[in-house]
Amino acid sequence: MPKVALVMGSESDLSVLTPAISTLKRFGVELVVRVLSAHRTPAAAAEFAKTAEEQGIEVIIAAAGKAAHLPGVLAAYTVLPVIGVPVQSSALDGMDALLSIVQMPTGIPVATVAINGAQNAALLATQILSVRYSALRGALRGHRASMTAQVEESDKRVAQEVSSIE
Ligand code: RP5
Repeated sequence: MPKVALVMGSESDLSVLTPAISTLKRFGVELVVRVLSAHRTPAAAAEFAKTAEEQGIEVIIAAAGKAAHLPGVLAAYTVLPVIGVPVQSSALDGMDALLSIVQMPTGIPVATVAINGAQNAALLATQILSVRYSALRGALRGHRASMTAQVEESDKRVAQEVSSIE
């Protein structure tokens, strides 16, 4: 079974990550969810990343706000792919977290999604896993098809609403 770790810097990040959790569960991905802080529990964060492969984890999603060094620190201790989610939890509206995550120095990449873009992090993790687990490719195509159907319905609904406007 494919396995993803979802790591957040603080329990206060959890609400932002709920869409990622439900998306991964919907795709049948096994989840390890941890609260680990790069500055409050640095040893535990390092230990987690060092042993992630042994734990059977294949992709790590790491979410953090403010200075947001958690994804980069985890990435430094593992060669597993790390996807960073900048969390909007500061007076700077998440721009601080976005820049901290996206501007990783050369050599230790962190794939970065939008501020609070947890669902895209889950989808990207699933796409990475789908290279190995071909059933996920079908599930991802199904997900895209349902988005297409939703937009087509919206298109018809809006056309109807517009035609009734005088
Ligand atoms: C970061 O600081 C966390 O990821 C969180 O987004 C932010 C605030 O954390 P708390 O003070 O709410 O624990 O480390």
